[in-house]
Amino acid sequence: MSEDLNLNGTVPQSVHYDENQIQVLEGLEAVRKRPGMYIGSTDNRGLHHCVYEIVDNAIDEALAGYCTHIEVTLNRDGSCTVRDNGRGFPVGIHPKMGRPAVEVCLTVLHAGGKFGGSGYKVSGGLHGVGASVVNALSKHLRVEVRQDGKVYEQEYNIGKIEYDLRVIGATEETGTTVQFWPDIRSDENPGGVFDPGITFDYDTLKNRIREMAFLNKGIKLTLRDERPEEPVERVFHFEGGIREFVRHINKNREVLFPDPIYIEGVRNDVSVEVALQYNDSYQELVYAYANNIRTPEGGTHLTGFQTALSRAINDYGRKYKILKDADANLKGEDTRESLAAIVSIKMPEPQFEGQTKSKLGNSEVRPIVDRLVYEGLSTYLEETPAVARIILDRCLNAARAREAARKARDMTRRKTVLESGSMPGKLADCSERDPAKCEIFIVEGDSAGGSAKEGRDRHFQAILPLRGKILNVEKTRLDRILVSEQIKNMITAFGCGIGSEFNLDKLRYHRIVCMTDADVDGAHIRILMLTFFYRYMPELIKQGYVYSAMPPLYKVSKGKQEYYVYSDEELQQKLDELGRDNKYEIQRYKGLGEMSSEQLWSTTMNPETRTMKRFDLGDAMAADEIFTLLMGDQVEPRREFIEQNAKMVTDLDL
Ligand code: TSJ
Repeated sequence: MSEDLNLNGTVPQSVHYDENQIQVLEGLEAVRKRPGMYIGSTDNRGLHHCVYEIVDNAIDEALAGYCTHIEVTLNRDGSCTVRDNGRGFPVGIHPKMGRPAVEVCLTVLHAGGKFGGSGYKVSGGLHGVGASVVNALSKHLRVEVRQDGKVYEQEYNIGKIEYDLRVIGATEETGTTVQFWPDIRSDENPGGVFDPGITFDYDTLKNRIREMAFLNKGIKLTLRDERPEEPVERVFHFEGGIREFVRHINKNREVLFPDPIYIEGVRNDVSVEVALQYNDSYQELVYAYANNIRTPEGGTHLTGFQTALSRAINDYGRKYKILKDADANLKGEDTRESLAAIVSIKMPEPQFEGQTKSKLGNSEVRPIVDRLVYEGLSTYLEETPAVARIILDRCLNAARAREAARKARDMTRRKTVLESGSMPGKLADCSERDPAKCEIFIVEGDSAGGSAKEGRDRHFQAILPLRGKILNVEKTRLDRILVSEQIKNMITAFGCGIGSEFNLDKLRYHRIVCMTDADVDGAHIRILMLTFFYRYMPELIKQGYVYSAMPPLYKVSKGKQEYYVYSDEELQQKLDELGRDNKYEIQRYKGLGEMSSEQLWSTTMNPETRTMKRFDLGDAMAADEIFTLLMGDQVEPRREFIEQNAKMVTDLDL
């Protein structure tokens, strides 16, 4: 593409300049009018989608075999930089648009995937909306291309070209860099698209970038945060790919055999990778991905894996008489108890279906995964009889436990909270009955609970106080938590049941807000709640119904003027803004209980002024990991974790 480049300091001539320009402007306008259509939302999630969208472009270059390193940097000025060492985005003139290809990619809606020619674009899917969407939603964006000895650059404002692509220097390197400043709404920028006050969250990005590194073996991904006083950097690079992902999932559990089983293969343009390893827990942790996108609703790739796993294990058990003639076959669920596995497929045109577009629909994928996994696993079992024996014992054990549990459940079910119709005494319910309009605040401590009850808008806000100490993560097993008064109150208030009896239609609130203190105990309670939701009501998280309240950390006041600030950085900013010489009074809130009901309302509960963090499945996975670690039998990692991460826990690194 670069051969037809003509850049002798002249403006490239456009073929139908006006026509194309109109098309570009209409595209940008559509994106800014309905940002949710393109990036899902204008909150934190949407903001992070922008980073993923840009990173996906670099991942594609890596999957094509031309890029080994991708760096993501969060800059102090609120921008994000993504840099790769690929071939550099083509700068030659796009035949139809008459403009440099890189410009077309960044200004024309859905133009991204149209270049390239050979190979297929495998990332994308959910976020595959194109880099032009990010450009349209950025108050400023700069692209740099290093190619053929030259450094090119172009800049844009709200997607509009500031100047034509130009050469600014020479280089030996190749690659592409995009730096963008998201267009966040504020008093100074009322036309901005993203919600006021939002910023890139290091931990959210860290989790996703680590996931990308697991899913794309060999690619080095670096995340740098330049915003703190001491910049932080993490490098993720896994030659073992999803094998190391499975090790990571199991890292705080005892495993039944040392090396994850790994199966890979390609058929009809569908590349399949599976890694699995059993552990000593009773949980099933199987994550499926299509084109690097998690598919929590499953789909044909997951079904193919499950049927193959079950068939391979049953066939082996029959062949070697581990399963006796009289035994029933192991059920699919018996072969998945205690299993940690990753199923990752990559294909040219994935069809995403389901409520949240996170279920793979392509029917041709099921038999492909089934066959590859059945063959791979059968071979492994034949070649590794010691491990095969361990796996079969485990599955047989699960089948027996399932039978026993069913009997026990039948006995106790009649007595569960699910049947009781009346609401818990501690609940201060709201008057509204439409769940979509209702919120419930789960509040740590009776005194904060009291303030929240007084301060709330009782029309649509319900309050359920929790006594904090009882929910000590480190001392409480999840099965015992289930029978605790606190959790029963929560289940009753929500109305939707748990586990196999869960019914989303019966949920009484579409916003479930954890309101806890900003200290270690508060973090423990959040981890516990999130783990509980994740294991027993995951749909609540998938639907995006679970939030954390963000109470302020400080109040800065002078005379009648009062400002609430929500982080240490914001405090420094505020003090700079007010002038540090002035003698302001700073109050640090140690707990929610220190706030009056009016303060709690205006800072934390009033939908007009509050900020809330919405938990996603990644947060829940991370919480589950921390919970397992805090609870786990392995003393050493727990001690290490608590020592190293006491601060992280309080910072809500979920
Ligand atoms: F899209 C983008 F601008 F947002 C962006 C693109 C951002 C970042 C950080 C990287 C990239 C990008 C694109 N990195 N590498 C590429 N590669 C290509 O676009 C490319 C290069 C060469 C050829 C070729 O056929 O010669 C084809 C393509 C698609």
